[in-house]
Amino acid sequence: MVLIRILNSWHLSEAAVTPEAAFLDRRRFLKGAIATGIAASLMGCQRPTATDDTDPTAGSPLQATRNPRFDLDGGMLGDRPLTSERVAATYNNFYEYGSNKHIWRKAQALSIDPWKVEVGGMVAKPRSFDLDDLQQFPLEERIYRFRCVEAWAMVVPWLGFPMKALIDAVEPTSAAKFVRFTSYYDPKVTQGPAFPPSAYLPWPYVEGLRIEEMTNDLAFFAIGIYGHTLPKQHGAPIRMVVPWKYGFKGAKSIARIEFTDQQPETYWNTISPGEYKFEANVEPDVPHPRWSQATERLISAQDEFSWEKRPTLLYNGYGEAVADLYDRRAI
Ligand SMILES: Nc1nc2c(c(=O)[nH]1)N[C@H]1C(S)=C(S)[C@@H](COP(=O)(O)O)O[C@H]1N2
Ligand SMILES: [Mo]
Repeated sequence: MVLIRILNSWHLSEAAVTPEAAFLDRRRFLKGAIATGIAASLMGCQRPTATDDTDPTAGSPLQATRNPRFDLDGGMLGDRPLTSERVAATYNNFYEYGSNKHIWRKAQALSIDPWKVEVGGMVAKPRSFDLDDLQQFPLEERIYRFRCVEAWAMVVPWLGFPMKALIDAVEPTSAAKFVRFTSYYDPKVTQGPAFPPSAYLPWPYVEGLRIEEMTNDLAFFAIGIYGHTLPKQHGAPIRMVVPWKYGFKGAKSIARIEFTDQQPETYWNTISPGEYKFEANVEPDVPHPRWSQATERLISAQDEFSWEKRPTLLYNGYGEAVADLYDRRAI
């Protein structure tokens, strides 16, 4: 195994990783930049903030049963080391708080207690779930590979419950074919990137799955990570984890879940349908229009700037569990 040490890290991370929004038409955004920028800076309000001694990895302990099927040793993941907690907690994508990877301090503006996830649409038993309700689900720990469409990868121990458990609680009707997941959005808190100006992006962040995908045993809601509740930058208090798809499918800080008969219009797919497909499965032979997906940068356990080049695995290595969902031609 060769660990590649990147010396000029900031420079290289800009060149090697193309942010998901890099294609955006700059002139279009510049027009409104001044007005929206000033408005945002004038909007003060009471919200939590990070200080110099805020710990990016902090959370309350959660009890969960480790699912051995997803262990590092002997499970579906024996080929790679766990990413260090600190690296995972300080290298994030969360556009509600900015377009670079170092938004963890800004994400502390989110208030997560109280919280409500409203679940409705085509279901027999619509209801909302507060923080206590979420912790009532039987919690499992699952170590999953994580693969961003930008080609970086990690290995993360999530705590949470299979999406199937929520389906069982609300009983979708036979008319329901898709599920729409909506992230928390309040422009006073989720101020978005300065560039492109947030006002030009299709908020709130929405993701979607086919109901069969949501029913698959791997589809997971995480309410914790590394043994404790989710830090805000990871999408507290509840986020999606669909490990055979690119990371952008995993909407964070979910406020609403709706069962529907229409394919949801999702955030990245709305911004650039040619680059971010609704299905978005990890497929090494299907390049992103601007880069190959054949290999990935497996971020090391040490720091975000050390990584190892690895071949990308079909369905991120979870083909055995999910291939039946798809009609994929042999290659
Ligand atoms: N609401 C919301 N969810 C989101 C995003 C986002 O910008 N907003 N980014 C996505 C992307 S592109 C990735 S790679 C993962 C990153 O998750 P992590 O920061 O916990 O590693 O979150 C996904 N979920
Ligand atoms: Mo991503």
